[in-house]
Amino acid sequence: MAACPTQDELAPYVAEYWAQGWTVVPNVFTKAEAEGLADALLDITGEEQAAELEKNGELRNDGQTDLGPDGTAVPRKTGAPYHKRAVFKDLATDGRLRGVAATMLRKPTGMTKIFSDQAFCKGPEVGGAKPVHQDNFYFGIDSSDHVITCWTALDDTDVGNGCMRLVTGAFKNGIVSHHKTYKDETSPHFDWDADEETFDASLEVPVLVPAGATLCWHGAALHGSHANTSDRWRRAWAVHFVSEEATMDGDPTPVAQSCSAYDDEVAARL
Ligand SMILES: O=C(O)CCC(=O)C(=O)O
Repeated sequence: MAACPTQDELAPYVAEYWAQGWTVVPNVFTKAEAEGLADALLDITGEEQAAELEKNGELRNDGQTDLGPDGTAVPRKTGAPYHKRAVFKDLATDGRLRGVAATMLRKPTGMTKIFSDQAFCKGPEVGGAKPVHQDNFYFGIDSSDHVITCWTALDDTDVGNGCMRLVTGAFKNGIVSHHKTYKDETSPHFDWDADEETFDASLEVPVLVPAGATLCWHGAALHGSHANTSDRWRRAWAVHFVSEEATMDGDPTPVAQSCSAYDDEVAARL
C-alpha cells in the first residue's frame, strides 16, 4: 500500500489546486493497486455488455459503449463501481483518497463525504472523446468550492491514449452555460458540452497522469478528454467528494445526508 501523503507533503498541491483549479497528487495508489482496479473495471463492463447484448441483441454507441467505424465495441463507462466490486470500495475507504480530497477542500477528513463515483475506459483506437464540461454543472451543489473530483489514472495517460485536459484557472468564473452534444445522429445519448464562448480554449492543457496518481479538480473546473488514438487502454476512476456543509438546489439540508449509501460505511472505518 502506498503511504498516505502527509498534510505537509500535500501543501504545495493544495496551493496549486486553488490557483489553477486542478493538481496531480502522485502515488496515491500503487501501480499494482491501479492494475487491480483496471482489471475489476473490465470485469464489470464485460458483465454489463453481456447483459446489454442479451437484452437488446446489440451494443449501441451510447454512454456505456463506444463503437468504432467497423463496429468494434469497447466499454466506455460504468456508474458506481464502488458498489459493484469490493476493490473499489476498499480503496475508496482506506483513508488515502479521502485524506487527499479533504485536504484539498481544506476540511478535516471526517467533514468530507463521497457523493458518487464512476469509472471510465477508453479502449485502444476506439475510445471516444468527452466534451469539455464542469462536474458541478451536472451535480448542482450550491457552491462549487464544496465539490472535488479525484480522478485516479489506472493506466499511464498521455496525449495518445486520451489523457484529461483541464482549462487552467477557468474555475474562478463559476458555472458556465452548456449545450447538449449528441454522440451520433442515431443515438439518443448526449453529453453536456460547455458553450465555446464561455472559456478561453487556449488555456486548455493536456495533463499526463501516471497510473496510481490522482488528478484532483474543482467542481467548476472545465475539463474533457480526446479520443484514444493509441493501441493502449486508458482507464480511470473518478470519485466525487463534497464538504459536509454542502447544500444542493437551494435546499438547506446538507447533501451529505443523502450520501449515506457511501458514507455511513466510510465514516465507520475512519
Ligand atoms: O475520463 C474521462 O475521459 C472523462 C472524465 C470526466 O470528464 C469526469 O469524470 O467528469
